[in-house]
Amino acid sequence: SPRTIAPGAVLLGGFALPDADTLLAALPEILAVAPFRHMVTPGGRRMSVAMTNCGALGWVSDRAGYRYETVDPATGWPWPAMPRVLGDFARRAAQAAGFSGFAPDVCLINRYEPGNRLALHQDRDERDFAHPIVSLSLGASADFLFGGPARGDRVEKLPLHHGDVVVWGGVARRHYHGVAPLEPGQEGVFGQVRINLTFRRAG
Ligand code: MD5
Ligand code: FE
Repeated sequence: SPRTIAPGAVLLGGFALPDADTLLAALPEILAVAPFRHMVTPGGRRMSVAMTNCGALGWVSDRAGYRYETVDPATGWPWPAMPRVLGDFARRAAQAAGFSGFAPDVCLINRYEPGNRLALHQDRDERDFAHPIVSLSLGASADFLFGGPARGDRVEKLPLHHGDVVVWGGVARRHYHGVAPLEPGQEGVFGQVRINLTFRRAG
């Protein structure tokens, strides 16, 4: 059942469990065209989390900055299309959280291995922050960290498990957030790996 964890942020615990196998089955064809890679921050640091995208646009980072691109810089090919099962799932999740008509044009796929983390940041490369972000967690569990509108605001820990969905809308859409280092030794549906699918409307 939907649980509001902060203004604008809705946790749908286990929402994806009935669809997890179908959603995961859509990944190999994406990864065959757009493999996971470690992007580099504008400051020159290699990100520990491996990333790729599907959809009309994909999020990229390199020495030139953060942005969305229609073409995968690693291959020169367009990002693979977003499989219908993924887009439909994101729309249903947003609807369940009270956001009707969500039509994502990006699915950013994040792969966490033990020790990998995502530093505190805001998602602000999208054109219109009125659209929510739908985040789907699969595999190993992680402690999600969510803060407030300022970097120095206190951060809360939210454990996210296989099948959990969080819909970030309203004021939460602009809040600082990150992921704590992935704990080793987990035995998830794919071992120690966590996969996060983040659906956005960026263009
Ligand atoms: C993750 N990924 O678990 C998270 C899920 C990213 C990222 O943060 O940028 O790839 S998305 C969580 C999110 C999105 C937008 C706003 C907020 C959280 N928030 O205000 O807390 O790999
Ligand atoms: Fe983010």
